Amino acid sequence: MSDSKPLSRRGLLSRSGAACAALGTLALAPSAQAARSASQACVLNGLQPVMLTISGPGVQGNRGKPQPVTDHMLQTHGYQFESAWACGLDALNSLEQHTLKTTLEYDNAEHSLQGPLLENVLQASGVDIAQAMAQGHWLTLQGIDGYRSQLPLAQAVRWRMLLATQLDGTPLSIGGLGPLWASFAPQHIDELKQLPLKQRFTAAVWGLYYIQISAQQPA
Ligand SMILES: Nc1nc2c(c(=O)[nH]1)N[C@H]1C(S)=C(S)[C@@H](COP(=O)(O)O)O[C@H]1N2
Ligand SMILES: [Mo]
Repeated sequence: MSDSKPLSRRGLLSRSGAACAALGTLALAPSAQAARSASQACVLNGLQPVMLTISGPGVQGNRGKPQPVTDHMLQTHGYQFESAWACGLDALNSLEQHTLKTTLEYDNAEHSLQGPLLENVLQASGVDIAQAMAQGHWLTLQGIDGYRSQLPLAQAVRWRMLLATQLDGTPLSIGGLGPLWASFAPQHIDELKQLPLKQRFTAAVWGLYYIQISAQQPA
């Protein structure tokens, strides 16, 4: 289910919980490739802008509730939380990178998308994925333009949803589809591959900046 009504929050990853190491230098080092895993802490060192915020059950927060000035868009979109996990691009780049190829509705041509798997990003925020799936948790994916999509966590995992940071090897941009694009390969997903191209990507939120985890299907 997807609609255009704003309603949620944002957050990010740090496997060890509240502690959020400044790992910017690590992620930039050539040797960081070898260290890529979901167990990286998040980047929140004040030097990088926050790219993604995640809140909800299981999230080990590294920041507090939305602030009137600094969280303007979160507030505009109606989100509230007591704590959340926020991270920069280095943290996302430090996670294992995956690539998918799919035909996009925008030009009917095949493209490659690269980035971390959503489930690994959620793990980095502290979430126990198996437990959250078993408990039937839901996700709200919120885009910067106010669009959002809501789906069960188990579905996002089954779809191998990617938080793409690159399209055909080039970083996604604000003003385009980025910096983060929740994407997947519909041709490999039973319930999507039969749909016309124009109806396959309603859950593919571009300009993603916030993920809200909910214990039940959001109202
Ligand atoms: N941020 C954002 N993501 C979005 C949308 C949108 O309006 N904003 N539209 C969704 C829908 S309904 C479809 S069909 C596809 C393509 O819509 P678009 O042309 O608005 O990108 O992107 C999806 N992701
Ligand atoms: Mo759409």
